[in-house]
Amino acid sequence: MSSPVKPSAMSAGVLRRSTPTSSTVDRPKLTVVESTRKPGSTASAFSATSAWSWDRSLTSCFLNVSFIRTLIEQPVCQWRRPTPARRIKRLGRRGRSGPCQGPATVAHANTTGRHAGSSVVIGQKLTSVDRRSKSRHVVSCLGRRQGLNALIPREKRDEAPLKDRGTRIAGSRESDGTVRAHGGPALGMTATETMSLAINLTEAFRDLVQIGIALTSERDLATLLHRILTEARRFTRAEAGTLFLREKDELHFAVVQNDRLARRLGDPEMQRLLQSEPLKLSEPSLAGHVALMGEIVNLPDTYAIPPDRPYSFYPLFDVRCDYKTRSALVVPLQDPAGNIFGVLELINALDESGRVVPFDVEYEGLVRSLASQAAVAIRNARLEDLSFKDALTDVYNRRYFIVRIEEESRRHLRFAEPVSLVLLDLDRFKDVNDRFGHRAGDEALREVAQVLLKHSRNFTVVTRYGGDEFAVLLVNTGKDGAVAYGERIREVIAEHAFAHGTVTVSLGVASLPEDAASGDDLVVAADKAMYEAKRLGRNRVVAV
Ligand SMILES: Nc1nc2c(ncn2[C@@H]2O[C@H](COP(=O)(O)OP(=O)(O)OP(=O)(O)O)[C@@H](O)[C@H]2O)c(=O)[nH]1
Ligand SMILES: [Mg+2]
Repeated sequence: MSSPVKPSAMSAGVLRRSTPTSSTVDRPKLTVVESTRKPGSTASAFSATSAWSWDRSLTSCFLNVSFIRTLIEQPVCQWRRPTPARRIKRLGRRGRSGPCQGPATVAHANTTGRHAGSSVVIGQKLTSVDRRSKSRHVVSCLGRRQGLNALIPREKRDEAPLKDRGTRIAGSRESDGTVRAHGGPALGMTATETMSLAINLTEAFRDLVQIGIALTSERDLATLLHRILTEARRFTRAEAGTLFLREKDELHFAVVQNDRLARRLGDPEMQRLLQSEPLKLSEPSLAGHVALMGEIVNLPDTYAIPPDRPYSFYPLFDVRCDYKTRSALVVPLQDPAGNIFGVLELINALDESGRVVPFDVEYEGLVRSLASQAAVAIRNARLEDLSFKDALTDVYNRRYFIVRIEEESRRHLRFAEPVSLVLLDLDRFKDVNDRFGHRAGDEALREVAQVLLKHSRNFTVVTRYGGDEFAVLLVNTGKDGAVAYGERIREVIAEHAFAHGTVTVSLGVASLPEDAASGDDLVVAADKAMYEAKRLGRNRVVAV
């Protein structure tokens, strides 16, 4: 393939767009119009779930501890309890879920496995019957009576008058007011299949909380971005995905993942293919549309987008890579101030058998929450990047070192895991500056930093301590391990071909608990060892 391939068609959906306006954007969402639940019941917890604004950020989610606790303590919502399952199965055989032009039936099953109610949509009007608990819904294009009969036990049918009790719009509501079920007919989804994909909200929330904690504790921006996409894909069972970051009027492909292509082409080849020019926001694309409008787009089938939508799918990448983009869930990354600084695009949800299915409508809110958490984490990581990174070498700076050594010494006190510090100073670096110039000296410092990163493990903290001195914090590493690390680094640097010639370093090693009782003492001990290495002739490792 000679020409560079734009991944946008696969992941971003590069598109022809017919005059988009914010008012015409499809934004499927769950809406509680009215709630009739009593506080404290299972049902009230679910009502709270619905009533909770998905648009809120992670912070508010975490603050509402009692709400999350309520969710976690609720019994797990069971879809496969016999009675509703059989009825819904029957419904599934007789009708398909998918965009409904005419009347549609929205069925609910509750946590006890009994029929919880159903709603009947007639055109744009929605009424409901005897809805006791929100749990899952399934939408059928059956008519009103057929739908009700399929769901309500024969003996109860007479007792189930249509009443306007609590009204909940299940499925998604189009901008024109009609209700659309997820699971387009183009995918051949029956109502039963839609149901079997239904997610377990309680577990999903628990998962979401864990993901949030994991994301906020990740400090490295690049690792964080990968992790966000990986977690979002795992959470939604998406086969592929892209995380875009916005820079001015462009969307940059920050992370691209595609399991199927990686298996077929191998990761390096796939990454080569997916490396692409940024998407211009002035050109129509699905991700661009979301970045501009700030709305979620959930497409059951990118090849069956109704013509009245403000976007369409142009399968350039699919054709070139022999890949089929079917379902897509595209979510904006929005900072707490409301600025959209990126887009999370998830492609091809997979069911248990590996078949591509639409993204459950429930994921829209959940992934929006995840995106809010991701946004906060990205903002923090970026701030850390700015305030904790050394501008010349791009490794962490002394300020970061001070924060981390404090943390690690506290951790050592609690868990008694060893911590070691290696201080490293370039030998006779003044000569390099004097002979080759300051620029050559800068270049040598950058190269030393890269060598250190390359030969250190992911969780090793490499920092520029100042001038020509680096401090490396070896977490969970005892003295022997630290001396071995120091010796390896010394050798690698001595053998490295620097642009101006050779460089050697002197290293001092000290460890907790043997050499010090606190982080400060550890620095003093390592410094002493390093000066001893200088005194003994340089280009060597000395341990206290
Ligand atoms: N090019 C460059 N040089 C720097 C930078 N920061 C500090 N230096 C130089 O690094 C040298 C530090 O020297 P020292 O470590 O005290 O002495 P040395 O010449 O390396 O000798 P020993 O360390 O005793 O082996 C000084 O000449 C500084 O000017 C920098 O950012 N860029
Ligand atoms: Mg020096």
